[in-house]
Amino acid sequence: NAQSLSESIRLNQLGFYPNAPKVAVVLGDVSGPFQVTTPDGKKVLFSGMLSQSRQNTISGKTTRTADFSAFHTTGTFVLAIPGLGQSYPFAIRPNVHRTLAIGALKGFYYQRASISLPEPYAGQWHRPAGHSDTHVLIHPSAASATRPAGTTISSPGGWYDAGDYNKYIVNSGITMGTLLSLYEDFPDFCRTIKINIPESKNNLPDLLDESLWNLRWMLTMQDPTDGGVYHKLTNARFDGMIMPDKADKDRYVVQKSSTATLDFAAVMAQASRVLRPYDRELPGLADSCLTAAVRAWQWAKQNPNARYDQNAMNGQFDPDVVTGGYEDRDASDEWIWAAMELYLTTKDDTYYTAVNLFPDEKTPLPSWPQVRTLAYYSFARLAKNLTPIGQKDLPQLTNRLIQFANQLREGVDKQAFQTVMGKSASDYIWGSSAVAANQGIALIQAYRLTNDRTYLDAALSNLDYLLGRNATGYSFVTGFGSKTPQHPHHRPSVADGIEAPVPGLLSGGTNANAARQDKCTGYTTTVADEVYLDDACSYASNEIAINWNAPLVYLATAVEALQKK
Ligand code: 9MR
Repeated sequence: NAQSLSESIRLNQLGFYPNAPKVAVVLGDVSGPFQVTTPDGKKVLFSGMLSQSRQNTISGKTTRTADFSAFHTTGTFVLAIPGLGQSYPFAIRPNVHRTLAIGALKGFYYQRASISLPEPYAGQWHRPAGHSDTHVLIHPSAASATRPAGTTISSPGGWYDAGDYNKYIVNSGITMGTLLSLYEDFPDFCRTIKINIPESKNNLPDLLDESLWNLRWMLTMQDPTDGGVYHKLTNARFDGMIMPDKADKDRYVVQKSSTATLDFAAVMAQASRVLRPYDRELPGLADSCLTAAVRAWQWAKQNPNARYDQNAMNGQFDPDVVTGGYEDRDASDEWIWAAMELYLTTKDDTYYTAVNLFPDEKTPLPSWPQVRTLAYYSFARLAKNLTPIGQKDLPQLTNRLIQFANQLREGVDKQAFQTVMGKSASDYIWGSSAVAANQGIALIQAYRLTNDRTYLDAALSNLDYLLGRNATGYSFVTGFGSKTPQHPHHRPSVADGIEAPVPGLLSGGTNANAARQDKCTGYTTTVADEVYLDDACSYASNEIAINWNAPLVYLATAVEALQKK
């Protein structure tokens, strides 16, 4: 019969595919049998033995696994361990992550700036428009002859970056690249994902419609006189924990930077080829994107050392700007990404030869300051469209992607949580949930190249991580799972007076250094894989951000598209 809930049983709180691995992890010194039962505990449908114990290499704690992959029945179940208790309920069914794929993409809609979110689309989270951004001041750091300090430009739309209300080009770059790549990798499947937004009835897939909300904003961030792109559109200091329509602080665009301009060039080049088939619905847009990309590239060539350095800026200009920096000293990866997207869209070899595609032996995991591997993904995806010069490098490039996935996959079976995520304590950084999701994407790329299912299963292990099979016991996506973040650092979720946070948003998650970084009180552990606090003060472990949601959308959608039928 139904036992009490045991939080020591960690599993994907949404559930499992009938024909994919099914693993739960049990903490503590418990051994012997486990059972899969109906939620009321009355019917035992499958039983097995817990594995031998493993030691968590980070915490030293003991875990065992309950592997019920051999159980294929669809339905809703719990995992029960006699004497210990039972897990949260979970489903076994095809399409078990489909609602997540939809919900995580819908999360972007909730991040829209400059527009109201009416109830038919936003449900109980409907809200008035905020941050019109039609009169954005040119910050003195961005002043030019044609746009002197204190004059204004119009730069509406786009997504709020995160729990704050500013809009940052660098972070928009990787976010857009990830979403557009999802569409390029799985166009047919993406067309089936409907998220109920105002544009849902038009001819474009909702994924592209939602992405256009940010793309059109990005276009306004380019100075038409020289092609350079402002690093960000921001308040001088962060808004308080208020709703968007209550925010009335001045907004600025700040200094143009090489990284922002190159990320912009990459996104616009990719968008141009993605939108080209929709020329009838979006007259001229694909052309405009390509023109914008080329002009940005040219500006970057003329301004190769335009580093955004907020500390150096402050004191020099009025007002000081203290919002998110997205500072990055090394633009070599942004050069590669921009060059390759331009090459792939135009087939013009001069972009190809402008950079060294392989400056070292690495295949770095994508993150906002490190976008080189996004170029590799695009290159592999468009392998059939390369010019001879690109063809020549293709074998080395695919080999690198596969080697990288091999490293990620290696040794997962020895891990306490049987996930790719967390093999090294250094995975637990600010925004570690995106580390997990991006590792998943890297594994999906290898699966696409090889058709070797073990890569797909490894990618799935990280989705399991994000949805509860981890050392915190949380599913890190608001509204998806039984134990989910209730107090994300997210201004609308804090200020809207609604109990449930805005759904479909990925918390940054476990961060070994969070306590030092956000000085929030309440952390109860210093063990690297456990440091997470579901409190709005914990912006270093519990904020949400578009560059974290995008790889979640990718991973959930790709796993759905590729599941064994
Ligand atoms: O995601 C960013 C993380 O890699 C940095 O360590 C951190 C501190 O600089 O900033 C994070 O980005 C934040 C940005 O600066 C402002 N908006 C919220 C972002 C997520 O916390």
